[in-house]
Amino acid sequence: MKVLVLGGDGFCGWPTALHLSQAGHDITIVDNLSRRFIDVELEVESLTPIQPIHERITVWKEKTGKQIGFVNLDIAKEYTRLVDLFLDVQPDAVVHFAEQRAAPYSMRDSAAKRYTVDNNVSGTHNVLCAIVESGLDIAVVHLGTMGVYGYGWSGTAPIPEGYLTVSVPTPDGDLEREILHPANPGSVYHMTKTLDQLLFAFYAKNDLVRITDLHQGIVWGTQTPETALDDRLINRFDYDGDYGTVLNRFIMQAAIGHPLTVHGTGGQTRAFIHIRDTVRCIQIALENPPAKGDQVSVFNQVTETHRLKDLAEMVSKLTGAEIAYLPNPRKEAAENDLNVTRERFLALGLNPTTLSEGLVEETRDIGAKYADRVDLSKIIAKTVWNAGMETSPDLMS
Ligand code: NAD
Ligand code: USQ
Repeated sequence: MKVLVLGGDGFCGWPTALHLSQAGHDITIVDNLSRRFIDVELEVESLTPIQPIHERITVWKEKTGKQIGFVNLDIAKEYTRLVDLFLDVQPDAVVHFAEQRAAPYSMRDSAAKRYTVDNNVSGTHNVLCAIVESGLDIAVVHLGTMGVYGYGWSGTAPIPEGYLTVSVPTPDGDLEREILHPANPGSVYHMTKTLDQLLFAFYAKNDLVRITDLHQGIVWGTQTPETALDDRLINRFDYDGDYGTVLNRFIMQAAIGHPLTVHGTGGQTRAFIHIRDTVRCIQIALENPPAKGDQVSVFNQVTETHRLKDLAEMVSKLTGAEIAYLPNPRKEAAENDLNVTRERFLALGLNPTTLSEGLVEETRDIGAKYADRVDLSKIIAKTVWNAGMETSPDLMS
């Protein structure tokens, strides 16, 4: 298959591009490198020393003989170039990772909120509109998020894969209807993913675009078999208070002797997936697209759920790290249940990689290897959801 990987220089996009290339697909990465510029803005770098995109692609060719293309293009702003690219490459599918993906970054200030909405919503709409304008039958696989469902809305009832069957009372009796699960975003970033869902529903209905939306949990780990082939192919590892995600942060904190930064009581339950399964799920979704005229195909891309407190205790037990319970900088439920339906990938053959001591240790080794690259002042999350919320001081200054 000919595939454009939008956002293919990022944390999920780079290992996916390599995995799909290794599997024999013809890959072109499209990325405006905005994530690298945000690192400059935040004065922080990936824990792992990632190489420039052209170096990455050259090393991949050297190691495997496989060619990956690269186009520097802003999908939110360069609409005409995007249409021309579709007409030129004639891809069978696009995998769409190209959004501003950090909830804390999206809550920093008005500029970051507006950038996140403009970038994510315009980018997604441009992709859909350009597919229709090109007249080509390009399937879309989009990386959405578990956060569109919110936490605790339906108590212990399982979260379905996208759609909920409801009963609508009418004078003539109850009508049964299938609706998109109600959206309940917890940040401006998560809100953009709920807006994406409406764009997808419209273009699938009106223009018969074939769309798969993957509601992914928090990705952890860093390497895949392909990124581990050479140090110069290494994947990005975000550890800072805005972009670092919780489990990778805990493991990296343990590796450098920093207390584990639990927000609030740690009673929050979240869904997780290892980066190795992210790339496998995307391949499965690409190779099993919906038919023309089908509703948006939604998968919950999640392999397990954990309470944050339990994760911190597990990492602490393995490594001896202390746990610090900090004031929560976010506006979120202190405790929640999370019961996620995740049958569709299992039915298509996914063999889940779940949390194990071995995998935690592999990630900890990366933390230890690059410990001298850590800026301790970037670890504590300083972005608050509302003016007046408390933040914590640096713990190791
Ligand atoms: P990332 O920030 O590392 O990668 C996103 C890439 O998209 C970056 O390389 C960036 O430069 C590019 N990009 C952003 N806006 C663009 C634009 N307008 N034009 C072209 N390129 C653009 O993020 P990630 O962690 O790889 O996440 C990828 C996708 O997966 C996101 O949509 C995110 O919402 C989703 N997701 C991520 C996680 C996670 O834990 N990382 C979990 C669930 C869902
Ligand atoms: N948290 C801590 N300590 C930390 C960091 C985070 O306790 O040091 C807590 C947060 O308060 C939150 C939870 O951990 O309760 C998850 O935070 P996170 O930053 O790991 O994840 P989140 O903000 O939800 O976002 C990440 C990705 C995003 C993706 C989402 C999937 O950045 O792109 O969409 O995970 S999900 O959470 O399933 O919606």
